Amino acid sequence: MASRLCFNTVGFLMVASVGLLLQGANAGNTYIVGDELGWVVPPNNSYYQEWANSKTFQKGDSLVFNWTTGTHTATEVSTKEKYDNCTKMGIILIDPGFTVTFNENGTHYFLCSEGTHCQQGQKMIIKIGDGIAPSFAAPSLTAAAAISAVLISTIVTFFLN
Ligand SMILES: [Cu+2]
Repeated sequence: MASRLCFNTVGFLMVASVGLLLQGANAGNTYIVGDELGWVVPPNNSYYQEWANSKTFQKGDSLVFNWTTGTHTATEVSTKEKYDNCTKMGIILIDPGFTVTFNENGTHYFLCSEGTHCQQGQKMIIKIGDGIAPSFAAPSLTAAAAISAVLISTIVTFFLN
């Protein structure tokens, strides 16, 4: 009875350790955009949005834009309006195999700026986490921390004098 209890405890600790390891390895997943199809003119207009909607992207995840045929770009535009209008100006990632890693939550608008590829559906909206970029809360917290630091240094200076 005692030895069985001991085994169970060891077994539990092993499972717990593996769980922690898996959690550590889960820091970022890499997704090939469009899977086997890659990043090309899709067979239908909603192809890439359906692909994106089938995933749950988190901070630390990466996207790889791959293509072996044709000329394409992975262009990131800044607004939904530019995305809807297939605006060709934006941050352009030209090389096939380009990897984008997302370090914050937020919403990203990607399209191909080549010819009419965007109009043909080579575009997608990627949501990282809740899709909402960090707000002004973080800077104000930093400011509060800076004020505390100033107060602390003032107190320290006072005592040193
Ligand atoms: Cu294209």
